[in-house]
Amino acid sequence: MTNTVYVLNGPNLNLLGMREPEIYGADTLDDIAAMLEDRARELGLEIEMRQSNHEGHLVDWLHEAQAEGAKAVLLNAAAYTHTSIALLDAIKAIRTPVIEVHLSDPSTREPFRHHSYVGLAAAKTVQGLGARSYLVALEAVAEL
Ligand code: CA2
Repeated sequence: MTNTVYVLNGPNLNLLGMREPEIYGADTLDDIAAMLEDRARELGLEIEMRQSNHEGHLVDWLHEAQAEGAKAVLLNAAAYTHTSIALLDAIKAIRTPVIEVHLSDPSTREPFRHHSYVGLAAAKTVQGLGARSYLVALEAVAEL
């Protein structure tokens, strides 16, 4: 196993920091990547940060994380969280632990965000802390 943590981000998260800061905060995905890299260095971990608007890319990257011997995956599947049986199956198909991450707290938002397919197979969920959700999830990986 390597010390690499894949951080996979789903649809529209490339727009982070540009719209809806009252929900998702002012940090961009690059800001979050920089924060994670700083903390990862202290924890002796490496970050592989990716974003895609395409469900299949996220499935392929989950498989890749396992094939490359990643220590864990932090997954913010964005809207696919609430729709994707393909992502649920991919998480179940790999042995690499997956931690579900959300900036907002979907359980306090619209009812269609209350169900998470990702959460059915994730080792843990960290949500509602803004960009800090990613940092708390990374700290949980260091304890795996
Ligand atoms: O809170 C989260 O991290 C979410 O995964 C974000 C998703 C949402 O569908 C989930 O329910 C909760 C949406 C990401 C959209 O990102 C945007 C960023 C900037 C402007 C608009 C959307």
